Amino acid sequence: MPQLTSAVVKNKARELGFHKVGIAAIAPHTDNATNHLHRWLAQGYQAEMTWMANPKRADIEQCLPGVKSVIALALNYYTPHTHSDDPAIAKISRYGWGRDYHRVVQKRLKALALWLQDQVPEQTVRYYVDTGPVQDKVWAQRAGLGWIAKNGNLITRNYGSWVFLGEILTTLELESDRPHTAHCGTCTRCLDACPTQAIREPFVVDANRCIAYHTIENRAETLPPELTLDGWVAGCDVCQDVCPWNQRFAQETDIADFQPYPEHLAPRLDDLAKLDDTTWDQRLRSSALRRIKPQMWRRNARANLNREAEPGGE
Ligand code: B12
Ligand code: SF4
Ligand code: SF4
Repeated sequence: MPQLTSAVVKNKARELGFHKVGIAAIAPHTDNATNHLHRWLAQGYQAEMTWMANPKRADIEQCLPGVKSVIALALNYYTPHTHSDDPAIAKISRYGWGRDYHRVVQKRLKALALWLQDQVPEQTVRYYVDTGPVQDKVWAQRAGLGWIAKNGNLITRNYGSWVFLGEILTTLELESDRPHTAHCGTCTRCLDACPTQAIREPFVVDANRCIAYHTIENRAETLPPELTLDGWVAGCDVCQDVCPWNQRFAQETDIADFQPYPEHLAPRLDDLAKLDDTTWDQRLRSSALRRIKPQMWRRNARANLNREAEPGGE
């Protein structure tokens, strides 16, 4: 197969607007990622996300037979807006403030994949941004973008953890980068700050307890009455907000699509508790938060209001 150097690929990725790019070879890796995934699943920490047990997730060869390299990519999404402390105001996590990251990252991944294919037509490429059974953070760490931290997020030295991750799998052999080393040290701020003790031990997030899981993925009619919500209605940023790396390294994104939709910054809980389908459709155009259906928005807002009225009860 004709050669393409890693340096040329990385230059192209940066030209397309990616903030970070690195390359991982397929095997062997000593990070125990597959064991960690199986242990997490065995403990039932995936809650109702049964798709997390897809065996392809533990074997990238099943996603693309003959895969030789993974080009890992990241986009910074941080903007310097803050959440309100007013208990009447709902909190929406940063990842959902702007345009749907799947679309924004995918557009660039597609452009890079087409370019790669054009350079070396004999290769096969496939790309993902949380759109298939691939462990995005694991490949990002292996490609040197950052480290999987105790709060379960991948932290980069340039932007903290406020980055979305995607990757291109290719049958092309590319020179790889070294995996990133871990830099949490003795810090435990995220474990201590999590309002629901969802980080059961360093690096291990139990979705059954995580506010992000319940507000975004849980489809039940009501939320568990014992779940603390602290105003969150769509995701949760607490374990990232308290992280000293984020406080030091966050920098505003240059991607206009990630600027918040104005109505996502300080919505009122009592408005969201009666959000109708038409307003939902208008407010959430091209937003990742369409995953949260209108009745879930109402449920999440009401659960917050009920907890305020009667702590511990719904
Ligand atoms: C399932 C999932 C969730 C679930 C479960 C969370 C989780 N940590 O798994 C829920 C719905 C709760 C969730 C929430 C969020 N998510 Co999410 N989620 C995913 C998804 C689809 C899979 C993650 C996964 O593989 N989990 C399985 C477990 C086993 O893996 P893990 O927790 O990463 O554990 C790794 C390490 O911690 C380590 N490990 C595990 N156990 C142990 C034990 C020891 C002793 C050691 C040393 C290590 C270790 O090994 C594991 C890797 O094999 C990815 C997209 C993707 N396809 O990868 C996005 C993804 C991880 N999510 C993302 C985001 C943004 C979020 C939220 C921040 C959104 C929000 N603001 O509300 C929160 C953060 C919650 C948190 N603290 O993790 C981003 C993270 C970007 C980044 N910088 O890291 C991703 C990568 C999507 C993307 N492509 O950008 N998410
Ligand atoms: S997202 Fe919120 S609830 Fe989930 S682990 Fe982090 S701090 Fe805890
Ligand atoms: S708060 Fe501390 S322990 Fe948690 S992810 Fe950040 S550096 Fe690591």
